[in-house]
Amino acid sequence: MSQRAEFDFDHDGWLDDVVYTRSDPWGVRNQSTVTLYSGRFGRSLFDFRTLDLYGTLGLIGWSSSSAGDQNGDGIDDLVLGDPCWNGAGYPAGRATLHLGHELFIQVNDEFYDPNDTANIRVTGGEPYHTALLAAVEFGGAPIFETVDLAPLNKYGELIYSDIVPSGFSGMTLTLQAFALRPGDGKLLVSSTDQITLR
Ligand SMILES: [Ca+2]
Ligand SMILES: [Ca+2]
Repeated sequence: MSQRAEFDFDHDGWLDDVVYTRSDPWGVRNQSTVTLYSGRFGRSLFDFRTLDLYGTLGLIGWSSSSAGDQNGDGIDDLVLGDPCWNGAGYPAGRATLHLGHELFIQVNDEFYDPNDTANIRVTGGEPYHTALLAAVEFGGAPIFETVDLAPLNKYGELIYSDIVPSGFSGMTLTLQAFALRPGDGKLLVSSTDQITLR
């Protein structure tokens, strides 16, 4: 299911798409995913987390709509609807608000064991421009440590991959990405994402 969205979630001047996918629809673990596709590149910008909706019908993203600009940063925001939240069935449901960004960061999982591979994806901004991927918090304490500094590819994407070290069990690492936009030199800042080490 693809819905032509009437919003520009990454603020690049192109309208973007939201694609809802329901996986394992009749299995034990009903899940749905919602993916934001760049209208400019035709590639995914951001996957709203795969939602483990055991016990519910898992229909988040069944409907999506522009939420206007709820936080006043000039970037369109998105509202996703779930008509069957918490298994309550129709007509119970909920809507969740997701803020638009000019730069997105996403890790492939929330929890990692030692020697797992963590893939960190930065999308948005302008192709070929350098992005800085940084750890901004470690175990609740603020830090700023560069994880990677590399150009975004022709799709405006940077993928960083590394093996999770041992010895940090229970720690949480918060990651954030930054980039300078060519032309006006504006600093683009992503939302944050977290890795928890087990
Ligand atoms: Ca866009
Ligand atoms: Ca906004």
